[in-house]
Amino acid sequence: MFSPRLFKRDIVTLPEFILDRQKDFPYAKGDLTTLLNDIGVAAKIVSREVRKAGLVNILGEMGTENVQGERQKKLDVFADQQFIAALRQGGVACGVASEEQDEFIAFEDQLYVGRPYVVAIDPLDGSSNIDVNVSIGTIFSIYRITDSNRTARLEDFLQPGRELVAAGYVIYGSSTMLVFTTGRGVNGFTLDPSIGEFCLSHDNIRIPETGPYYSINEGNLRDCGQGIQDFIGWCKGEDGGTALSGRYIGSLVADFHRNLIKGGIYLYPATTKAPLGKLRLLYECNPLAFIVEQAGGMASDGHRPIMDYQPRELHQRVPLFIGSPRLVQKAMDCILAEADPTLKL
Ligand code: AHM
Ligand code: MG
Repeated sequence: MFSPRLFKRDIVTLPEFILDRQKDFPYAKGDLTTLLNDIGVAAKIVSREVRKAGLVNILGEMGTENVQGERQKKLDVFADQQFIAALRQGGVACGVASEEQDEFIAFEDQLYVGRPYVVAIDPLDGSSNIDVNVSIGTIFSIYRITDSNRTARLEDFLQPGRELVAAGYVIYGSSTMLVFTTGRGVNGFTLDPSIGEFCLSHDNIRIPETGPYYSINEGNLRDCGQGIQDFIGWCKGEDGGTALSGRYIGSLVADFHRNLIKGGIYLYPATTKAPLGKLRLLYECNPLAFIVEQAGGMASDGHRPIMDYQPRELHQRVPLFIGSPRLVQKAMDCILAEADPTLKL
């Protein structure tokens, strides 16, 4: 719970909260505080552009593709530039890996010595929703580097999720929210546009043990394994149980956020066309896995925790099952039963 020892008024802004929490880390020098604030400022700038996206000529495609062959939207590129600039200028991160950049960027042109962190980021998640006024988001991971007397190297980004120092996301929804963890619970801040500050609105978020929602692109279902098909059948109450409600926005951040608050499961499994699923380990799955675990939930590839993966490459994909622990466990049980039918429930 947020300690009100310093604050006498009702609202607690993001910088105030982070500064207060810094005291929980005895040797903290304030670098992480600075970094999270830098991300918060960039998020406000992106939020401002997202809010006026229909009014100015910023919607639509750039005519370029990112490393994964996906068409880049103008807002994708704008968000990418804003976050990279904020991290470069902030003086705390020595490098960034972005979904929109083929290679990681090492801030060699700056005074980089003593910058202890690298950031992996999906600057604007949910690209297919950008032009149609549906919620989109930003997802970020923060890792400490082993030796801050140098700039970023590939190995700094290829750390398992268990090594994360902090992770979070921003959702540009009916309001703009920033949700993050530094490994001591999960807190959410809503942007109050009248004062231009993220204010603490969701203190110590806990995900319900189970929940009413399942989120999957069901168009892919016949390309999924039998275990996944059985699990979705179970979600629909085909075994005589209570049916869950299907909810799929197609923006991971928005689907995840709803399930975090209300309870549910999001899954993007392996399919015959995408044997490793679609989502990226470093800047989509790992940060949300850290958050969900901190909130009492689970994140798995169907067999083992996402956070245990040793990443091999920047844009590595991994199947994702994330959300309320009982629902994720049920999905894993169905996958196990596919491999060993004697376990079929
Ligand atoms: P993006 O980062 O290019 O937007 O891709 C990730 C998105 C997720 O936000 C979303 O859950 C998923 O892709 C939707 O994929 P699909 O259209 O295959 O269901
Ligand atoms: Mg994404």
